[in-house]
Amino acid sequence: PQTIYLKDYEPFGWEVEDVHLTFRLAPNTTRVISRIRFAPKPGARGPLFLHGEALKLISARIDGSDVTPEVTPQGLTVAVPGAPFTWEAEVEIDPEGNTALEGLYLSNGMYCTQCEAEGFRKITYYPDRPDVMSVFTVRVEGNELVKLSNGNPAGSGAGWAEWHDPWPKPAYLFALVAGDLRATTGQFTTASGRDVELNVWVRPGDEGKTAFALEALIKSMAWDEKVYGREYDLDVFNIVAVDDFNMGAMENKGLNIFNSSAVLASPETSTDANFERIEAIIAHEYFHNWTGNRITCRDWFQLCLKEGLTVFRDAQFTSDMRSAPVKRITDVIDLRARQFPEDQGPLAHPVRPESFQEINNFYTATVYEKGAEVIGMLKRLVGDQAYDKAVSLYFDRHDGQACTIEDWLTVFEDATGRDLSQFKRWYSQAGTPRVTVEEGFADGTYTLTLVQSLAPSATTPDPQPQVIPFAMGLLGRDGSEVVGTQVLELTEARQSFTFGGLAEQPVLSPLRGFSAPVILDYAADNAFLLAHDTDPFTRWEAARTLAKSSLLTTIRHGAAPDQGYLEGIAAVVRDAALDPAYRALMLGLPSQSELAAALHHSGDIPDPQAIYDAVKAMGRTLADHLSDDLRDIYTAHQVDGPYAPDAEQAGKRALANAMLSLLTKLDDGAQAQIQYDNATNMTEQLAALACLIRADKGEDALADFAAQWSGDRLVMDKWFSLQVLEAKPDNAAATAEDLTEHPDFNYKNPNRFRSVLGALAMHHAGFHHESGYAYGLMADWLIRLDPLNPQTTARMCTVFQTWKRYDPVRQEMIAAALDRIAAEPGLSRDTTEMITRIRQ
Ligand code: BAL
Ligand code: ZN
Repeated sequence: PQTIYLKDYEPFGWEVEDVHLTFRLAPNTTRVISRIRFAPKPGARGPLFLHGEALKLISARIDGSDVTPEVTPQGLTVAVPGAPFTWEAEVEIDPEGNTALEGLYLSNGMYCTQCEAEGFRKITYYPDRPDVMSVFTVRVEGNELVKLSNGNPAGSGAGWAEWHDPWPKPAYLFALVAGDLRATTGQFTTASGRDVELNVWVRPGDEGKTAFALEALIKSMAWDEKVYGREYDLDVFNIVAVDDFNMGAMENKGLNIFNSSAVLASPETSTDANFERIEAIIAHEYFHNWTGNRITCRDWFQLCLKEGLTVFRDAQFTSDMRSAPVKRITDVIDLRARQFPEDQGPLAHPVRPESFQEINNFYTATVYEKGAEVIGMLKRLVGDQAYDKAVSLYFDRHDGQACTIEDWLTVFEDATGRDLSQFKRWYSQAGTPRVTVEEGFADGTYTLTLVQSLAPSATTPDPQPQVIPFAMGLLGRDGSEVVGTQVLELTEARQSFTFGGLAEQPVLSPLRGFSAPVILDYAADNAFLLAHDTDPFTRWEAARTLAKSSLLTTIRHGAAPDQGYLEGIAAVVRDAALDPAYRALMLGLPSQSELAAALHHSGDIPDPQAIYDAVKAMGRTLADHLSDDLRDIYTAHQVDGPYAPDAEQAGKRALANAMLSLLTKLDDGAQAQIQYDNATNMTEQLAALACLIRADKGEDALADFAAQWSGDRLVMDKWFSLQVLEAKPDNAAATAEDLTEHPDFNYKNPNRFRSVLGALAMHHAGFHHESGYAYGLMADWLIRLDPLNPQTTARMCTVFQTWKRYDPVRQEMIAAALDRIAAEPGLSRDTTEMITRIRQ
């Protein structure tokens, strides 16, 4: 496959003045008729190349005369006039045969599209690149009840509907939906008084699961006006739920298309975590209307320009709607689980990559989540007011444009007078920096020395120091705050900061709020910080670090869990003054994969079974240690009254379920059975079911659950994944394999595929079982899925990215699995690129 480089970017030679599309829908023979006005830019030369894949060209005309372009599998080339001209083409496509779920496809009889990044070229011939922006008018012809496209409705009649989108947009934001759909309708009046019709479209039967999404949309619209001064700009905003979807959701202009798992919600079928995720994704896609749509990306290397910023914005939104510390902690857990392994393994790439073969492979945790961390650091460094000023300037200066990271940083330089050239390294250097801490105290002065380092990698062979905002505070021995939170700017490889006038040596509270995505090497006084830190993140981090070092000691030496940790954590869990959600988070242990990474980093070879055993033993010890409190705390956090998916209730349920999980280790699942039998919402039901499986008491409940929910695909996804996640390590791969033989296992549905195979990969000790059985099973399924859905296959290949952590026997088995996939004839470009990068 061909490698594409950022340095080779060249502008497109023509303006696309407007685009008219007519769709004559038919499952296997949809006709797409395009009429496009092109105008050459000064200096435009040579023939015109238009992208096009899997299209049957029926006819082509320029200014009304038939032409015969040269057609290849990637597109067509045609001689064009040196003056403005009209291109007309008719193509035929096969939505029903489109299992890749890119372009126009059918999902349960519903026509829908996914064009980001390069799906539009599977719909018609077009310059399918984000810097080509145009105004689209779309006519949809067919017998479907509902026919939607971008923009505002522009007329409809028997068998047709027209849409006009006045805002110039790149083709990746094009969307079309047609089918038997039902809307839940709402209304929003913008700050300037314009009325907007809001619709959440679903399949018949799902109407009862739309209210929460609609509410989340209204909250998002109001928040973006209040916090960023951004108003919505069309008469209608449509959201559609689709069952077969590769991603979470897509921000098509005025017509957001969602994986049904990211929009449908009800108390009976969705957990509190599902509700929170849905609220965040609705917000994320809505916020893209300005950060992504009105201002888009010049080329796909700039993906983080819209994704990092929009993830940052949706995190701000969730922090405002719910608890800011809880959101920050859960984001850091997620960053460490998904982005750190990427940044420290063979798939490491900068937030703005410099080359790719298949852009779909770069919708990564690095581009999204580290991209958002970079925005957060920028805001910390310049301050809140300067951030607001710079972002306003960005909207004023670049509205309607396709931009670069340079454009983004320049508005910050112009707004603040700062030189951001060193900061820009966050966009170009791959890898997670390490920061080590040295301390000194003499004559009332505390000296803090920070040392940063970044391991060289394939894309960053010669790393240079970055600008690291290091938020910290100093505490007195009595727990008082001696120096309140300050942001130190670490710009050199080694740098010292002093704090004078102190009566005694203070205790450092480091990296408050996780102010930079780094690995901190510091033997902090974690027991003290756990007891006293005023920063909720650092206090949580102290608990986490204590848990981690205790677990590592158990794994290495078989030692019993650390008493200091147990006592510290017990005090927090008993502290009724603290937010229950925070107390529940405090009880969380580092993931088994994170422990494997820590062992690997210190030169040990991780034994997945030993890690599993140590985590189980720690759970048991925690349960014993807290045994006098578990029942009381569990009972005290039962929610009275009707279910609400808000932070307050969710926090209580999270703590009660954490107690239930520990209690199950002592009562063999008795309380879990009671909770299962009496559950009135999915959060309680699913947590109880998980506990029962763990206690080897899950058989009846699993059968009951399947009988109750067999008609609900999203709930059945939970049923599939939970069985794998909660299996014993010896049995995880066999459980997954059995489930792939279940009549309801449909590997063409990405959610269902992930619910079994994705869950297997998340089961650390099961996936890395010494038999190697899971590796082979995964390879079999990746080989099977690749011809149908390369994007989901390639994404799933990341389960192998950490393979160099393990022992030679496991490495050999994984290498064999990778080689077997690589040897498949006709392997997709997506999967080929991923396997090649992982295998290196
Ligand atoms: N743009 C792809 C889906 C998302 O990030 O919103
Ligand atoms: Zn996004």
